[in-house]
Amino acid sequence: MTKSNNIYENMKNPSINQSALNPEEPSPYNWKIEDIVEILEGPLLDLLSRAQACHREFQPGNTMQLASLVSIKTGACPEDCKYCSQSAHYTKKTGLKREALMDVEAVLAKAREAKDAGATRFCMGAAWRQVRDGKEFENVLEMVRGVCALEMEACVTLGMLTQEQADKLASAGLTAYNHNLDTSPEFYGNIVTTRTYDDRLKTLERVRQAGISVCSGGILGLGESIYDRARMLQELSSMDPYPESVPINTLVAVPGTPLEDQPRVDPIEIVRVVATARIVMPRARIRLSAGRRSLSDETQILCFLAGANSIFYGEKLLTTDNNDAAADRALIEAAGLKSL
Ligand code: SAM
Ligand code: DTB
Ligand code: SF4
Repeated sequence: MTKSNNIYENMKNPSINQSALNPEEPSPYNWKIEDIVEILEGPLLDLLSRAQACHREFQPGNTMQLASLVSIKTGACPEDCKYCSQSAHYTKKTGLKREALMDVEAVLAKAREAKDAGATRFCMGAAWRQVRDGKEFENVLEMVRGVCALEMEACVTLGMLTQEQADKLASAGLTAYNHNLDTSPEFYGNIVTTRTYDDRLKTLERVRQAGISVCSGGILGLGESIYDRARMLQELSSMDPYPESVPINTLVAVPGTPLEDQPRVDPIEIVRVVATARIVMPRARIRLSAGRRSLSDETQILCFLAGANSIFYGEKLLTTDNNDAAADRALIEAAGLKSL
């Protein structure tokens, strides 16, 4: 087959050496930082048009995946992520009540509820620095098996993993593991000091090695620059392969956390990041995640146009409120989308 000048067509043919693409065009798996910054900052309508073309080429049209979330173990986390309500470092100020690991049956009841409400993916989050072997992990494996038995996609986010633990999650049938890079490697130390960017990347490699699909994205509104946003997208897109699912969160400024007074992100900036993520990771599912509550219907629709094709669905995220489920269903219907 001859090489096309269209980089997206080339991507459909894995036999083509990506690095041998027209040097005028950025290689899809090796985006240069200046090219990502240029895309991110370019004229908005050009950006939207390019992202939409990419979206139509690589994603099933007019669909929206509904993912529901539950916090299976809440609070008292030893990590110091400055945005997080669940860090033990800020409990005195946030007043968040810690909760032990939920019972397997209670979690599965929530999963059934989510399925009945129309969700197809169920994500379980635990405020752990890392997984410890033992009864609690065995219970999480049981939850994963239970969610799979409901014929839902099962996703967990449990902190750092060993290879053995990742393999066990894979054997239990886990669809995806969520572990966000959050921001650029350069800015990361301003947000978290109790682990390194490299620790994050290592866990993601283990997840990949176990054959579990990767869910990894970030947060906007931490005080990062445009360059940091572009660097985060560069890090994600240069994983080989890049994540199947990319959550784009916007900071929910939780009172009592060090970032409680961060200024609100301009909604158009969110649209820009979604569009750029769609362009640099055309096959990924882009999830418009935390922070959606403060977006108008119109901004959300712009995000869908820019390439977002999944949302968190249900009244709660982990510890904060999410959009009203009926309002989400109405929005999806108004946009003529089919929920998956
Ligand atoms: N402890 C696990 C970890 O850090 O990977 C899993 C749970 S953690 C809450 C999952 C992700 O949620 C974080 O990486 C971050 O991107 C996002 N997140 C947490 N708190 C947030 C907030 N206040 N606003 C926006 N996103 C947030
Ligand atoms: C992700 O990227 N966002 C979700 C999920 N993965 C686990 C969590 C959002 C948390 C928002 C703040 C809260 O509710 O505590
Ligand atoms: Fe703990 Fe995860 Fe919150 Fe960080 S983001 S404090 S690791 S629960």
